[in-house]
Amino acid sequence: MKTVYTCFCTDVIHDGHLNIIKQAQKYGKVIVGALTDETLIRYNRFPTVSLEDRIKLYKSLDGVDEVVVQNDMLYDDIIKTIHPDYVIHGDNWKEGTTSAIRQNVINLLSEYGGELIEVGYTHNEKVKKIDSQLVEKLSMPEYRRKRLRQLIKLCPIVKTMEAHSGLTGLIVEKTVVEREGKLDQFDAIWISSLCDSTEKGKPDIELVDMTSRFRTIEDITEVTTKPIIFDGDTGGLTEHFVYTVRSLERMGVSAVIIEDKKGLKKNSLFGTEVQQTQATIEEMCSKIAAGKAAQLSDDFMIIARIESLILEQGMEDALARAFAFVKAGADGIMIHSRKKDPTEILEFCDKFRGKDKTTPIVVVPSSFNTITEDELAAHGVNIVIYANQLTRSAFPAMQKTAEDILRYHRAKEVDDRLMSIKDIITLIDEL
Ligand code: SPV
Ligand code: MG
Repeated sequence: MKTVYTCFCTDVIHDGHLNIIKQAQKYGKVIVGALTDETLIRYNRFPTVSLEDRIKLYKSLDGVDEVVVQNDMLYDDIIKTIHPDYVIHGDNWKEGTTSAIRQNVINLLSEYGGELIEVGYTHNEKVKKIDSQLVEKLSMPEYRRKRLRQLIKLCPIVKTMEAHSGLTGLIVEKTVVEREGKLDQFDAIWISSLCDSTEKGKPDIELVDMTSRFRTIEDITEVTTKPIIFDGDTGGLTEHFVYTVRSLERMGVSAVIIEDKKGLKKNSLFGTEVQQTQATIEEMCSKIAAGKAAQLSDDFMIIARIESLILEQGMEDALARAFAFVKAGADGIMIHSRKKDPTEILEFCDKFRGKDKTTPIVVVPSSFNTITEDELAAHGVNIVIYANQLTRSAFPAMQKTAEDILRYHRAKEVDDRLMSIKDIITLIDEL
């Protein structure tokens, strides 16, 4: 009997999947592959049910003879093991980033005369609604909040990108790239104080108040599902910080990062060029402890950011603070540096990991930007934050457009580098 293989990356079965099984049955024994969580989060979106439950779900379907786990996005291993006569897939993978995976399957099958069968993708209201319901579930505070902790367990390093509006949130949510046949996307969203302030034309000195910062969070949560890490600056007065923690939890934010500074906070990338005061270890510890005591959900994280390297207080001070902050209840440590060379960051990570194997480490490689995610992960870093690159790329583009329109007294000269009118009016999906 011939074998037919299909890979599912879904938590919910709809008419489209049933149709694939129905078509597959015509060719032989039907084997369904279940993608692992690690692969799903790169390929599609975060699963809402466990791999075990997905396997059970696929097994329960009429017409499915066997379910196997597919570990990798590319089919190499699975095709080598199963050697199916046919692979069956919806025709929706012909275009865009998934087309490389399709091509890889075609190449693999051609090595032994296997065949690819493509069935028309099922577009109907029911399928659309099921998809929207899944997205809705992922965006709910209860589900979204805990996802950062889940990602830290799942990923070698959690890739986090800055957003400061609904539109930039959508870019972080939806950008997927294909490289060497594999898809990749960001895991989480950083709401930067620098970019949130810059967007409002204000300096990054805790001038934009929490009500306004929360409004930015809402703009982003309305159109995204990925977990959010909020830049809480100094956290403000401890008496205020406890309320901030509760509000962030309620909104479904996964983590707040607070830095060990006090008084008038300035952006860390100024370093010692401006007057900045570091809080004492005791002051910071009591703020962390108060935040942890106020927290009501299990999943929310308070991450303590150490400014010792920025303020040139030395490695020993940075490490002493890190251990003290963890002891006070911090769920993670962010270590910052404004050096171009990552050496001091890596030294900190190695020394911290020497004594603490588990507390998540966060870094923001704006200055030390030559380091790769793999290198950071190898030194024990769990979360990397690209803190300001979207803002810094948008600003020069907008500025140049404004200058050229002034220069030429019309808009024709700038048009070639702009998104088309058609694309901008259709950019945002309507219900
Ligand atoms: C931010 O993005 O606002 C940060 C990171 O706090 S940094 O600008 O590098 O201080
Ligand atoms: Mg900041």
